Amino acid sequence: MTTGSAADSLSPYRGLPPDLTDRIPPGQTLAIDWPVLTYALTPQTPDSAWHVVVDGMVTEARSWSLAELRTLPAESVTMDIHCVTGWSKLDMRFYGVPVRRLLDQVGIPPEAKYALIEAYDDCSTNLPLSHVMEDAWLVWAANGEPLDAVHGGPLRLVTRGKYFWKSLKWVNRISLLAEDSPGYWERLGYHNDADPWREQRSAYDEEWQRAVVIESHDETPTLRTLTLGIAGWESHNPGQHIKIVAGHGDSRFFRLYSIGSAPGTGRLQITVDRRDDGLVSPWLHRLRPGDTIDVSGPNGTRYVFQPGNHSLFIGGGSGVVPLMSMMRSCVRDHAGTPSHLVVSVKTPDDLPFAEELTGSARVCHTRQRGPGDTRAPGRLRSEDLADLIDTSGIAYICGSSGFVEHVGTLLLELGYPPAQIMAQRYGPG
Ligand SMILES: Nc1nc2c(c(=O)[nH]1)N[C@H]1C(S)=C(S)[C@@H](COP(=O)(O)O)O[C@H]1N2
Ligand SMILES: [Mo]
Repeated sequence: MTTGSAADSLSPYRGLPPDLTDRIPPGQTLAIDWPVLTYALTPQTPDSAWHVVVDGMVTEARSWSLAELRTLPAESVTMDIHCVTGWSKLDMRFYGVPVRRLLDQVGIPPEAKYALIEAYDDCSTNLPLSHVMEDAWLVWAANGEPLDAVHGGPLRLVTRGKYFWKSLKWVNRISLLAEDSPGYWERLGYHNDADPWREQRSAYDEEWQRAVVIESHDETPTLRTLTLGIAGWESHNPGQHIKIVAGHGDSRFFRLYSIGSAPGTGRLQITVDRRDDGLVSPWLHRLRPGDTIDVSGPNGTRYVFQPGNHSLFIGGGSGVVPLMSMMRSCVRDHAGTPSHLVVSVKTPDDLPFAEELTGSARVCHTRQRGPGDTRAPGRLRSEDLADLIDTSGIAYICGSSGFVEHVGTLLLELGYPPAQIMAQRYGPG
């Protein structure tokens, strides 16, 4: 099987009326659910303490409480959203106030040209002031429902015509500036302008490399590990991911996969969760030794292993993959770093890397007791983690968004400072 012929059977437009296909920018596919993309944990600020400040280059800075914002004339706005990781959703309906209404009240000198927008989770993004004036809303409802906390509730920005990272969740500050100042994502190397129709994903040209499948095997009924060989591959940091491309031309799709292998082995392993309704993961499962795929990376600067600290790794399902890279590197290269790995899987059959993890990791089952399990099945509980805690260390969580939020809350209750909890969520396959 060759990459090209397999990818020809993939279409981002599957099931979509033809008149909607021109609404999907290049390299994007439609998501069925609404994925959650958050670089850390959902902030815990209570609504009563919430405020939004407009300051910087203004005649008079001002602050609004949530209640005050809701008294401003609000409107409904419908837009398509496009996340740079490759998913889009059409006709999302938001409800809130145009940011212009706030700006009108602070007085804007002509020198103000840019806005830096900041959030309660310390994330930020920048936009030209002209774009904010015409095309940005502070919203508290989506598709007729109050905005979920994971999607930025009680208050987020939405802005049209830009990749969705510019739609900052949990907004608490808008500073007007004379000079442009990159936000969190833009400092990481995301494109400053972020137009999805021009594929302004990265500020840098992406380098694609040809990878050969060296070996592949099933880990579980749905997870399959691929070992890739890439000529001249430089090593990765444990926790980083690669981007893979399937298809070509108008039918290209990108997916991000965490690297599971330890660095410096000359082997690069990813583990793919097959989603039967997915486009890319069934195709990756069909690859055999000798087949090739195009990859770029390694990427990721935040969710990487920090040796020398007590390390608690907690993975849900295939979320254990980047933690495998961290743990393998920890055991091999940083023997002095105390570490524990906790894995939550539905049933004993769903445990990947079973040979390596049995005995060395704490395996917790959510649906079905394993042989010799004394623990009642169920999602992770405080007592599953309590004896492994060192609140001066770092906890690394990876799994679905629901898993990450749940375990994050447990760790905060167990005394971990928020800055020492590293979270990575799995997007849709
Ligand atoms: N405060 C904050 N805003 C954020 C993010 C974040 O991590 N923190 N992620 C961004 C990214 S990359 C995307 S794609 C969208 C995702 O919004 P959603 O989780 O509601 O889909 O929010 C953007 N705004
Ligand atoms: Mo995103």
